[in-house]
Amino acid sequence: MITLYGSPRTSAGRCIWALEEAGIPYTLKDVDMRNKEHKSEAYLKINPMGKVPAMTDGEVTLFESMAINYYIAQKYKKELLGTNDLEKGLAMQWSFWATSELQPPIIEVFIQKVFMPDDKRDQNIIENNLKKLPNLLSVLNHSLKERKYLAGSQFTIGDINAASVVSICPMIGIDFAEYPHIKNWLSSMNERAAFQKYQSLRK
Ligand SMILES: N[C@@H](CCC(=O)N[C@@H](CS)C(=O)NCC(=O)O)C(=O)O
Repeated sequence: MITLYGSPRTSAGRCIWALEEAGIPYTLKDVDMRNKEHKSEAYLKINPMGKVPAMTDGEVTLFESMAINYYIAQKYKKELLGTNDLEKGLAMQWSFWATSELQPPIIEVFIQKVFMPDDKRDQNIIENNLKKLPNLLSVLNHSLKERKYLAGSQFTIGDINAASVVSICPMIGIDFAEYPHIKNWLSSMNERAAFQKYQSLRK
C-alpha cells in the first residue's frame, strides 16, 4: 500500500493527481509543516531533505515529486509515461521544464503575494519574476497549438507535472486570455475526474 506524505497544496498535490490517474489505493498522510514535522527525526528517515512530498510503497521509499510520479506511472499505469519514444521524451521534457523553468518564478511571486505580510512584501521580487512569465507561457501556449496534450494525443505525467504548476497562475493574478491554447488544455484537465479530486483536496 502506498503512503504519500504531504498536503495537496504543496508539491505533493501533483503526486495525488498521478495516484488518482493511476486509480490505485493510497493513504495520504499530512505532514504538519507549521510545527516542523518535516524536519523531525522520524520524517527525515523518509525524506532526508526534510521536504514534502515523500512516498513509501512497501519496501520502496522515494522523495522528489517528479520521481514519485515517474514511479507511479512506471509501476501502475505505464501509458502515463507515453506510448512511444517521442511521447516518453516529451513527457519528460515538459516535466523538467515545468519544475526547473516555470515553477521558480511562479513560486517566488506566490510567496510574496500570498505568504508575505504587507510590510515585508518585496515588489521588486514580484516584478522581476512576473517579467519572466510571458516568454515561458508563450512557449507553452505555442506548443499546445496543434496538440491536445503536451506529448501529443496521449495524456501523460508531462501534463500532470506541468498543469499542476500552470494552475497556480490564477492565484497570482495571471489569467490566460493571451494564451488560448493553455486555456483549452487546462479545460481538458478540468474534465478529468482525477484532476477534479486533486482540486477538491487543494481547496
Ligand atoms: N523538488 C522537490 C521540492 C519539494 C519542496 O520544495 N517542497 C516544499 C513544499 S511545496 C517543502 O517541503 N518545503 C519545506 C522546506 O523547504 O523546508 C519536489 O518536487 O518534490
